[in-house]
Amino acid sequence: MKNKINIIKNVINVFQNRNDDMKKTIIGLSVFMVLSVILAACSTTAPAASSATVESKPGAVSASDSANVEMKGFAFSPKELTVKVGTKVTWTNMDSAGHDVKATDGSWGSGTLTNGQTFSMVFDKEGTYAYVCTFHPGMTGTIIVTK
Ligand SMILES: [Cu+2]
Repeated sequence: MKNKINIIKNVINVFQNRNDDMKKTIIGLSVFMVLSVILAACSTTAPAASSATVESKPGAVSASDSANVEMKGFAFSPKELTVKVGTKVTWTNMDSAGHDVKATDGSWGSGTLTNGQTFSMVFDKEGTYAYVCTFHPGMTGTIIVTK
């Protein structure tokens, strides 16, 4: 009988200890949450700096690293375009007829573009990239990518 009472006392002690541990955990979590809110408030005070960091990443395309080619009158304009590595080139079909952009070596291409549709490609490597419209074989162009 005494043993049973001792066991019950022990169980009660365990629960009381757990409650103490829970209190510590809750206090710890509260401190953590308050610190998190403070840190979050600090980090949102400089949004301009963080977006500038994204744009300065190597290989990232910024507004100055883009160029356009029009598909107009069954011709690419400009027919030959020189850009720096990392430039995003966008083709826009200005004709009512469908056109496409296809590398002459077949390694990249757009699929059919109807009037007003665009196709963009980032040129990450130096080189001369010849392409053609597969619907109109006389419609050719070249992108020259330099350092
Ligand atoms: Cu075409």
